[in-house]
Amino acid sequence: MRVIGTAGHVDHGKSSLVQAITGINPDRLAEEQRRQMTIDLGFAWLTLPDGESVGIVDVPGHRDFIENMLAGAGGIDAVLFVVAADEGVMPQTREHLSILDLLDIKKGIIALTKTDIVDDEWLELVEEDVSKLVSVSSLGQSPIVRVSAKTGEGLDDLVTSLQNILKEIPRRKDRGAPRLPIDRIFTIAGFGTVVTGTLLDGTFEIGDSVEIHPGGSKGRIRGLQTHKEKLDHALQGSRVAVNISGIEVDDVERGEVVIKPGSYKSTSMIDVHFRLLADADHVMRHNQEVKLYAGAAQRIAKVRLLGSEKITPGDEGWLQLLLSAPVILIRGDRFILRRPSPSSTLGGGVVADAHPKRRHRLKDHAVIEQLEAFLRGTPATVLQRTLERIGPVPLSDALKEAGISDDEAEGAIRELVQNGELISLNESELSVEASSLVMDKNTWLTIVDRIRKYLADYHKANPLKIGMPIEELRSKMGMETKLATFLLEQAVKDGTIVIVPGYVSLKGHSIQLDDNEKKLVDRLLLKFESNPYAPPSLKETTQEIGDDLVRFLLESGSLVQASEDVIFKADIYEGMVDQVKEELRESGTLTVADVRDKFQTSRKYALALMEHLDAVGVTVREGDLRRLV
Ligand SMILES: Nc1nc2c(ncn2[C@@H]2O[C@H](COP(=O)(O)OP(=O)(O)O)[C@@H](O)[C@H]2O)c(=O)[nH]1
Ligand SMILES: [Mg+2]
Repeated sequence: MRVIGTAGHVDHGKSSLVQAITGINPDRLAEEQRRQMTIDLGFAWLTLPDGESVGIVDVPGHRDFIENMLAGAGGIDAVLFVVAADEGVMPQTREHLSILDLLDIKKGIIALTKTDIVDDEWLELVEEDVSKLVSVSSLGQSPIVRVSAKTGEGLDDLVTSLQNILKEIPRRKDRGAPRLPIDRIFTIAGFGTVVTGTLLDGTFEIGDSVEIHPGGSKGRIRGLQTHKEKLDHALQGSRVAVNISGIEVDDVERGEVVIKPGSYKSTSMIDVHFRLLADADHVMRHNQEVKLYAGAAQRIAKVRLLGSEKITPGDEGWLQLLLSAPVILIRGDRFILRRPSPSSTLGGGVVADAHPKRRHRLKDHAVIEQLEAFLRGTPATVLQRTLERIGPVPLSDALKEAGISDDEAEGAIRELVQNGELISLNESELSVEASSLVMDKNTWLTIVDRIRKYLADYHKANPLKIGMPIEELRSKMGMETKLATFLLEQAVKDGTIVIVPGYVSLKGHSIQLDDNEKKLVDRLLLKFESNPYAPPSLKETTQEIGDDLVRFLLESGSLVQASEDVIFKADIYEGMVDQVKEELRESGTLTVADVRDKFQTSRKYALALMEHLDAVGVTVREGDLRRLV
């Protein structure tokens, strides 16, 4: 599916030519018919001899309506560039040609119209003139066809040339997620709101939930048409009319974009590569206010120059544009900048980064290099750099943010995984559909460094603790719990940390007691050994060696806490458990008194032991008796 647009000076016969080859009058407004002039975009279509159907966007040539022309030129594959043979090259002939050049529209037909009212000699002169002008533009290779909409001369030739040209145009990139910049909005009685535009990516189907951004209206697709024909699903690259239920005409503006919920993110700040036209009457300076035209949208924008003091006519450079309101744009989208007043086309270029950080005026080569990599880099580089900036995210978000199409995604992911640049946090097999959380290697190294530092600091400040409580580390990492958990698992996998339930420590970390602490501990443990079944209580122990050492002995497993105040030395406790189990196996049941007598201790210790065994699931209590579980 292809869309072509007209271009050229007012009154040169664009609309007449469209009508002559399609039978459809693109000037549909009453005012247009009264004034005999195109004011807003007109739409028509044509079936080529080979059967392919082509949409045509007819634009106004009058300078007062250039904003409408820009709204239409945004989505076209090729141009029907019209110059009237009687007038020849005129101001908007040049201006439209510059705009096509900036929008990188490389294919088209130059139609020399109104040949019926000039003589051959004049026609030769005009053709030479036009040919010279066009030769230095992006349309340099385009054929010139002489036509008359009035007599029909040359029209067959024109259509054949059009067919040939369209065959040469490479397939549009398809990002998979549909987006349709709206260029017309109207209602049909009984059906409600209809919006039209060129479907730049993906497909829409009847029944799809859609959103219109940046406004955010939500609705559902009720009907789809291309060239007045009803469809179940619309094709990428075609002119589409979408009947949307749940949305009022007043909720929608030209330039907004129909998307599926969550598939694109709007932006108010973009980094772009820009070329100032050689015949611009103006030097581009920092903080200048301009008007941006992209897709079918227009915005006031403030220019920040990146890496240069100014851009002079004919020169190129990097800009950050701060927009008056959000738009949906992605890397690779083309745009035009105009001076608001007096209004004139300044230049245009391509979006390098649709979601950049705020840049300050600088001569920072790193930034420029990054932007160049963004603009000219392979999808893999772009994905990697995007991840470097936004850090662990679902893969689909990263692809969206990077503006990588579905066609490109798989190769880019494979390349990065193979080079060890892309790390998956939750899945072994990365795929675009799955909700894989990913990050790039550099982000990972930074995160791991931070984890390492947090733990090292913690170990230093808490020499007797086996590790940092995992919650404390998670909150220090300042991330969502799920993400922090994945990252910690990754750190365990790569051997940086060790997790024992509830605590995290650096791998290889062990507690080193100093001489004094060792002495205290040794003396304490002797007491536990000399009174194995009636050892000092928790309270007494704490008084003797202090909180930290007690916790250390409990956490490291030297002591076992049986009840609030009863603790045993671990090896003794295990011996007691074995004996109780053996006894139970023989006699079936035991009372607390039996246990007390067995170990010749007091009821307090026997009770603590048995309740602890209940709690950990070794024994079960039935009245005064205990059995093995
Ligand atoms: N003689 C002659 N007049 C034409 C031809 N094409 C257009 N016109 C006339 O030129 C005027 C402007 O045409 P229009 O299609 O509205 O020009 P646009 O502004 O470029 O769309 C109209 O009066 C047309 O009838 C042509 O091939 N021959
Ligand atoms: Mg017209």
